[in-house]
Amino acid sequence: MRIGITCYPVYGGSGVVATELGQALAARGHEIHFIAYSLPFRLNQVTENIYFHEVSVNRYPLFDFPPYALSLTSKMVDVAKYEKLDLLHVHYAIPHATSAVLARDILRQQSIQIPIVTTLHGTDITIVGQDASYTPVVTYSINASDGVTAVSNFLRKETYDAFEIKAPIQVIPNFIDTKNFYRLEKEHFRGAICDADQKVIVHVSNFRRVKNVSHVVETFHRILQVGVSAKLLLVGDGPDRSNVEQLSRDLGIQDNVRFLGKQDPIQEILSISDLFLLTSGSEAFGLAPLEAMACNVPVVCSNIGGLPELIEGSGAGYLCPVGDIDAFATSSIEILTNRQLHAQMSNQAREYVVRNYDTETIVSMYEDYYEKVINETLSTSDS
Ligand code: GMT
Repeated sequence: MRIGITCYPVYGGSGVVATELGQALAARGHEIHFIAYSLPFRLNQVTENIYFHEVSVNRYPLFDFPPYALSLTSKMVDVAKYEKLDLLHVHYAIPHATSAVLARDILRQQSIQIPIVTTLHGTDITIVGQDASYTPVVTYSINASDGVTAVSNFLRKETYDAFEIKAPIQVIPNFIDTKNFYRLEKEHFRGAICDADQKVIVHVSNFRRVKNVSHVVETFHRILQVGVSAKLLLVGDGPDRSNVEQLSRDLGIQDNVRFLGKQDPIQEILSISDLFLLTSGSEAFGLAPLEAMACNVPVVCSNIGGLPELIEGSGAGYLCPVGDIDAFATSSIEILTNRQLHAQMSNQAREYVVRNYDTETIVSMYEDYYEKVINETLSTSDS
């Protein structure tokens, strides 16, 4: 198949999923055309059947707000037409689904049929999409897509609850290439980060408000208070970073907290970690804990959104109520201080991910879904 993929190319889960999906599909022989405003940050491997088409936005003086969605639409039309795409797959509804619907309708006027698949990732539904300034257009674009997927059962339900959606939604979870993403031998690196007797706790996010990163720092403070010697590694960057830096200074634990900024790949950091903490107030799936689990890192996460679907039954860690710092600290301390429990969770985490979320399994789900959508579109256009 010739597939166009649009995503946010910056640091973030939906871009990672889109890029890894494109790379996995290319490895299976499909021709992949990424359409975005810059090269997706994980698109670090050039292969013969991956192409990149940059969307450039015309900054005319009249435009206080340059209409990116329209430039994207025009680029989609161009790529679909000249590269003879079979399907366009857009990640994150706003504005990608809307641009894709418009591009498909423009192409229809030129007698070119191209089905579009929209993947809902999280805040496009749970937060941003529910803002009145976006709701009607998000609803329209989801209903007008030829196929819609969501990354968890939670997100599927939330979409039906929050919007007037008639379109069927297929759940296809996040995935990871477990053959290449696993715990590496990094004792030397670990030695540079912490003392031999110290535990390493890690958090990875885009430091947006929804991630509650201050709760990670407060949990870590409690862990230190009971005498567990540890370092906290904070990976990523975003609007809440300076507040979190200030909080660690206010709590007097700044020497034990390291801000590593945006790091990719994070496999090396996860490989020296003993525990992954995620305190989000909303999380559609939880790609970051999935990556941690693939590297044998036990997890303590909020009991919300799609996280129970990932963690319950895995034996990889614990779920805690959002904002309950006591619960986060108690669960973390139990895992960090019980060697046997830690080893057991570590092994179970990796095994569970290999069994349920490996690229091979999930990418086949996308391929089957594409074929279904293409066949349905062809049969409706024939009749
Ligand atoms: O919604 C976001 O915060 C952004 C989004 C992204 O584009 O990075 O993340 C979401 O998509 C990931 C990949 O499907 C999921 O693993 C994350 O759980 C989800 N984030 C939230 O729902 C907060």
